[in-house]
Amino acid sequence: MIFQPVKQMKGEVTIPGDKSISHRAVMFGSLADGTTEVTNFLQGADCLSTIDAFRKMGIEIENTQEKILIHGRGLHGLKAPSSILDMGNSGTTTRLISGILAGQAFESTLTGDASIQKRPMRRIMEPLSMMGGSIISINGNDCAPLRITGAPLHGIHYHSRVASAQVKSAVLLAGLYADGETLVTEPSLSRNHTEIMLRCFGADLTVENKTAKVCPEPRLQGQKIVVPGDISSAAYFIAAGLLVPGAEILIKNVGINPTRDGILKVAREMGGNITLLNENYDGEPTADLLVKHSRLHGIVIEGDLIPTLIDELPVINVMAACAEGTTVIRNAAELKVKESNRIDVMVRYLSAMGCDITGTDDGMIIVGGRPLHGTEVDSHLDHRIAMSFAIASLIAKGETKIKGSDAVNISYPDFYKDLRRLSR
Ligand code: SPQ
Repeated sequence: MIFQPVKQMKGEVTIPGDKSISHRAVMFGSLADGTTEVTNFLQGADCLSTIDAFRKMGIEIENTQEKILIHGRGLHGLKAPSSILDMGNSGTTTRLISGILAGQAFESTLTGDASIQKRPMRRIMEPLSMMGGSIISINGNDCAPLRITGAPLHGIHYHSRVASAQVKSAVLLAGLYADGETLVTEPSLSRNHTEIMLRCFGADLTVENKTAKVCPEPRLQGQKIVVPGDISSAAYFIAAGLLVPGAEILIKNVGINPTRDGILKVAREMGGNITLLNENYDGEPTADLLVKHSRLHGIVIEGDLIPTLIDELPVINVMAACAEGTTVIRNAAELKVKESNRIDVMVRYLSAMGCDITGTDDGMIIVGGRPLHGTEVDSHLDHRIAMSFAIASLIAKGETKIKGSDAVNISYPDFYKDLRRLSR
């Protein structure tokens, strides 16, 4: 797809539902008794992979586009899948479902696309094995395809080396089937949607500092879930609003959970003009974001902030490329094991657009302020890369061609439609 620079960005956009929350709603609804109703569910390819996997395990799920109805069969109601479970491109589905499958009374095999088959699974295989789970990498490379043979599980206290919501959630979900309490301590707090939603379904789950504790064998009860807009998808319009001269964008109903709102903190610290309107703190907090064009300056982004904006770092790179001065990003080595190596890919193509950017072992250094020019970019089938370069193209000189632009279907199928509607 070919992109041209824009003269103006103005208007209102309603962001689709949060991907992390949509996945969890289907999973927990499947394990609950009764029906779970989900509105504003993200109809992206990743969340549809989650629906497909649970349907294959005997869960009836109605998807009317307007809402999803999950007819849960209780904690022990899943059936042995009729065929291999296909995770598509979704790391969240693969890792969280592994925690659930480890405690079932049947064997299952999971696989996914070329990207999923390269993403590290040792991080979940290790704690699940410590709990007594039997989970093997069929090709012996610690990646999918995985074979999981359900087994009796023991509660453990797992100290995770990475701040990862997927690792934390896999262990907590396995903990629902264990013979005692399961605790997970992480080095920095990662997104806490599992903790919030499992508690809302009726699990006995408590959190103290960076440790979450779950008790086994809860009786989960079907819920009504309204999924907030995904702040990770809103991030592209936040960047567009800040970077395009004269821009003003109202982004409606965005999730602002403090374990996800690092992009707001960083954008403001860089000098970004963002106003929160209609804040709502019932359950997962939400707000409308009014974003106005701003002169940005470079900052240091590191430490506990990183897990709260990990998926937004590619588009933050684009913001840093346009900011005055130097932006240093540290402690973000996790970027190397996402859908693509997001350090390498961002450094390669932002450099090709004229940006002064250097990759490091755990981040990047960007000396901002050089004008960007269009070039040919490959998304490496990574939705966040495609969307980040679509935003860079708005302020680059000349034409930008993005190969693999349809990767946006993973998390934001209408992204280009919304972008075009706001562009002048
Ligand atoms: O699901 P997937 O492919 O891992 O998606 C990504 C993304 O960019 O959308 C990461 F590539 O988001 C992850 C996120 O990085 C979603 C997620 C979750 O829902 O629990 C947690 C984060 O991953 P991790 O490895 O830090 O737990």
